[in-house]
Amino acid sequence: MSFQLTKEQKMIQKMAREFSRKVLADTAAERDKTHEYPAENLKHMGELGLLGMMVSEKYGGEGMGTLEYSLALSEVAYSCASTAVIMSVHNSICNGSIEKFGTEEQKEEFLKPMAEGKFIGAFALSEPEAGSDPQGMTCTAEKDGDHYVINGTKRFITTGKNSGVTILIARTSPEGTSGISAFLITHDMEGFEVGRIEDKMGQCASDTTDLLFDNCRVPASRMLGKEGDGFYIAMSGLDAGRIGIASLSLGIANAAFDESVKYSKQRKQFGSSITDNQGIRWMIADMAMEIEAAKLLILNAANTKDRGENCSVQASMAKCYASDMAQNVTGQAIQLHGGYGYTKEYPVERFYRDARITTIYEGTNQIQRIVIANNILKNGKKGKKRK
Ligand code: COS
Repeated sequence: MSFQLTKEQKMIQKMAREFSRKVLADTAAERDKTHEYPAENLKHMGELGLLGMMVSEKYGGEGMGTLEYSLALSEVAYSCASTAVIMSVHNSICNGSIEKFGTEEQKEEFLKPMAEGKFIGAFALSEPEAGSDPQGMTCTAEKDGDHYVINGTKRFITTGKNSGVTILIARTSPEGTSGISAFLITHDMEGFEVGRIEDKMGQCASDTTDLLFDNCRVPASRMLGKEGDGFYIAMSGLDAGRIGIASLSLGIANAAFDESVKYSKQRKQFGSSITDNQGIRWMIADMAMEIEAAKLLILNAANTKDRGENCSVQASMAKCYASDMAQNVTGQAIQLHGGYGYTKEYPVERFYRDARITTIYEGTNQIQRIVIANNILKNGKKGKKRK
């Protein structure tokens, strides 16, 4: 086993790092204030190949693995978590699901332009009364000739307003998981509109919206996979998505850590640098240890996925640990900055707010623990073989 990145992986990391520090960093605080969607930056990311990283070259992507993608995503999150979450949902769940389950026509129509960054994908699973329990969804898709008629509301949809295509998960029949199907929805469809836009604590430049469906007629050709595949598509998409959120969490924590080291070296109290205090040194050591542990869990999850194995346990472990870690590390970063850390003069308060959602979205950390325990108890740590 090697912990050494290949030359190519280092190049990808460097490219994403340069883009992130040169293009995203200076404007992230302003975007946090104005909530402005980073449309221009996403265009630039499309040109760099960051929006089709794992899509095969046949469909205009880079044909890379989850590991390379994770490295790049962490670098983007280092400077702007809002941009990173858009990148994560787009690449991990949307591109991944369309490539795996889409027809050739759907790949031509959606995957190719998505891989080139011409438009961004969204994923609509949660509802006002169905978050942790997606089987409790009430959004329905009723067959009517060669169309499905969609009714219901989706909630907390990342890029709900600014997406070019949304993977909608809806109920086609009352039977448990086999009654759930997936559809590709575009904003031009009659009976589909964007509802309220959330005013959030962090990741403010990424829009999080309700999606409203009122007798929205969707051609049957827009079904992703077969009728009844929707729960499987959503769950396998979330496995990939959780590696993305873990990588994003790592990026925020790395930024908070670097700011903390820089600040604590400069800050003088009692006549010398605060790093002369053992209490500060221990905080820095603990932050560094937690970051390193999260990184290794993420690399392991990405590697498991890239080997084509069931990665549910590893993805949930990485997401759960890395997001808890990011919440803790960003909190410690504020503590290290003292009163200054609580002001907007320093970026750590933004990192703290941006990190807070990572333990909640794409499955709360309580759900991640359920996924880990259920899989281990049913199938052992490796999990059962999946299609
Ligand atoms: N990949 C593929 N299939 C999966 C899967 C995965 N990761 N996880 C479960 N499945 C399949 C199972 O194999 C099972 O299929 P069979 O019935 O054919 O065996 C089916 O889905 C049901 O699985 P399970 O019984 O584990 O489902 P539960 O309803 O008990 O729910 C949890 C499992 C709670 C883990 C799931 O509902 C979940 O992840 N909830 C959180 C959802 C979430 O992340 N919401 C946030 C919104 S998205 S931003």
